[in-house]
Amino acid sequence: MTPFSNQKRYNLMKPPHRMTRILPAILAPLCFSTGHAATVFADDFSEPDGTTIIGKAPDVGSAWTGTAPTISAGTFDTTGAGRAAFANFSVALGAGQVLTLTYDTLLPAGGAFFTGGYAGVSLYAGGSEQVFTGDLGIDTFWGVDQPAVGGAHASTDNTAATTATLTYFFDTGAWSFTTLSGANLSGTGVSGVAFDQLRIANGNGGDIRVDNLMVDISAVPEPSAALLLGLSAAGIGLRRRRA
Ligand SMILES: [Ca+2]
Ligand SMILES: [Ca+2]
Repeated sequence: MTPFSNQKRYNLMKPPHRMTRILPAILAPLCFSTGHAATVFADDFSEPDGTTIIGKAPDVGSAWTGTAPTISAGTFDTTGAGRAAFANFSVALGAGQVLTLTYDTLLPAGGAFFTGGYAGVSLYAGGSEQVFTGDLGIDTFWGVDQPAVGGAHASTDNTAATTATLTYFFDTGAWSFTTLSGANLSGTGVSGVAFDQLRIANGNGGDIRVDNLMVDISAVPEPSAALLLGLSAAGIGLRRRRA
């Protein structure tokens, strides 16, 4: 005996609802047209142990300058004295674009991340620090600081090994900062900051260990473009009806 009636068996075999097949076909070209993501900086610190970071070319972007440790187990680990290493993006952020900064962190070899002074990854524009992400030094939690995000904001997450992500919308100054381990900050800071450089830095007593550092810039989907398409389609409809 089968547990299903013929009708039930038909329902089980029926293909998914038509819209579930049509929607991806409609959405795919939309996603494609609003994508345009470009990686403007990337470094996975994949060189052998002991490789000098200053002067080294990242995977995307210009060579590191400033002060830095050497490559340690495939990472940038600031354990030791206070240091600041800088690298420029291949292209600066501009109008109509959103920037995404992501990096992984591990427990620094020298001990805890969230102790002592500050340690983190910053974004610069025209030579001045505009966003800091990491351990602020005043709190023992993940946070952000500096003008483009409207000053200091701290989360309640103090996980050393995680992934951090910052987004910043050029046109509006809207930003968000999250970690995989639970930090979830957002706000509206200063708009129009043309980020073109990043920095990994630590003060005395604060350390960070960074891997898979990446900055992407992509075009913000424009609702006005979709609206115009809708209006012109409506206009064509009107003309057809008059004809
Ligand atoms: Ca590499
Ligand atoms: Ca690595």
